[in-house]
Amino acid sequence: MSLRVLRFLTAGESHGKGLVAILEGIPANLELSPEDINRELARRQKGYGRGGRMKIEKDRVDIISGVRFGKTLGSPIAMAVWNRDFENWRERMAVEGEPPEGYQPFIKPRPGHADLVGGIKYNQRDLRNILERSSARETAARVAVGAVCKKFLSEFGIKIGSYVRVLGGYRVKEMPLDLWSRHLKAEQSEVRIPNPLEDPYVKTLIDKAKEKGETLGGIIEVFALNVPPGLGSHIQWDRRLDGRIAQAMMSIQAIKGVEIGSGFETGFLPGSRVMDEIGWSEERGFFRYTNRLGGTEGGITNGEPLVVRIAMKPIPTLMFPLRSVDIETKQEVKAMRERSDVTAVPAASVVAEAMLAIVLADALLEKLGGDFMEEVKERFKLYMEHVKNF
Ligand code: EPS
Repeated sequence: MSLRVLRFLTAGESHGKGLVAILEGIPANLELSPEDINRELARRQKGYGRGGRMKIEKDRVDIISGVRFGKTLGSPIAMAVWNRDFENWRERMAVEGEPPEGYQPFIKPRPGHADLVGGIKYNQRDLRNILERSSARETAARVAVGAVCKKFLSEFGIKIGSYVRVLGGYRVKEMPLDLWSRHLKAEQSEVRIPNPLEDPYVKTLIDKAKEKGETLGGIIEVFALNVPPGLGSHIQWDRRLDGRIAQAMMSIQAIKGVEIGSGFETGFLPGSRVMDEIGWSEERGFFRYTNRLGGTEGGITNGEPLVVRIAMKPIPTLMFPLRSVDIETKQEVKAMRERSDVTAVPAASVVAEAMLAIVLADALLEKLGGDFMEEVKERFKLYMEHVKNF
């Protein structure tokens, strides 16, 4: 587990009653409203290329505990996001009784999904018992947790954003914009790209993929600004912040690669074109002339923007199904098809922001300690003075 101070768990099946999350460790007296969370939930639901499900759901948080009169109590924050689609699945997802008449178990596993391996591992012959939990619907709960962490970080001026760099093999044109402007542009784009003029082209790619029964992956950049130096530590493997970020990112459904800063590119370049030279000025204190290493050195943040890129594979539910095997007859069949998305790269971008927020909130609390916001803020002020005077 990569978290050191915060703890959170999610529960819930994709077509069950709902998703729940419990987040523990957020200090008392943080101002928090359902709207802070609902805003993020709505962002995750956007994105061209999603299937019919997003028309059914309108994700809203139900805060069950941990907040009173608009402020956190320091107690666990329990949150639920109820599934509207549960109405259509009530019988098939019932807690008691037997499957309804005519119910067909899911026996044709999709390559690339958890269906088969999960079925073997948990001894389930109806693979729906696996897919319901492996579904990326679970990310709604993570985004709720991430929204609370974002709110906490915002009290220290830390901002998190993201945008899509590649979708369906198309590399979006590099924009001569700072990171936050790219994020703001992406907020206006239906595919979360920093150049909305290219939206029509990317949407055509998605339409074409849909016609062919294909799905599309991509590459996302997620970043954090105003991160103080000194989060994470070089002294032990599991305290390195880059490792903690990588684990959090890889835990997102369908993510197959993570890099920080220039990442894999650093393996192709000489040292002089990889390291970030150090400067100092009265106004900025220590700074780096470049940010090729993406804001960490020795597993510790260095005060530059934290820049993380992740690769998402295409969604495994193909309408042009691949070869599979019926787990009962052992005959070759085409994998199961069911309603799904053509791409969820824009949504994953919002999920990646949530995961980065969770790791950073945890690392900041690890650095500062404190049980209530006034205490944490006082310690932050003192620490930032130390940084300035070093
Ligand atoms: C998903 C399949 C689709 C997606 C779902 C993830 O759901 P359904 O089977 O109900 O059509 O829409 O994502 C969400 C529901 C969501 O909220 O992101 C899958 O199999 O992973």
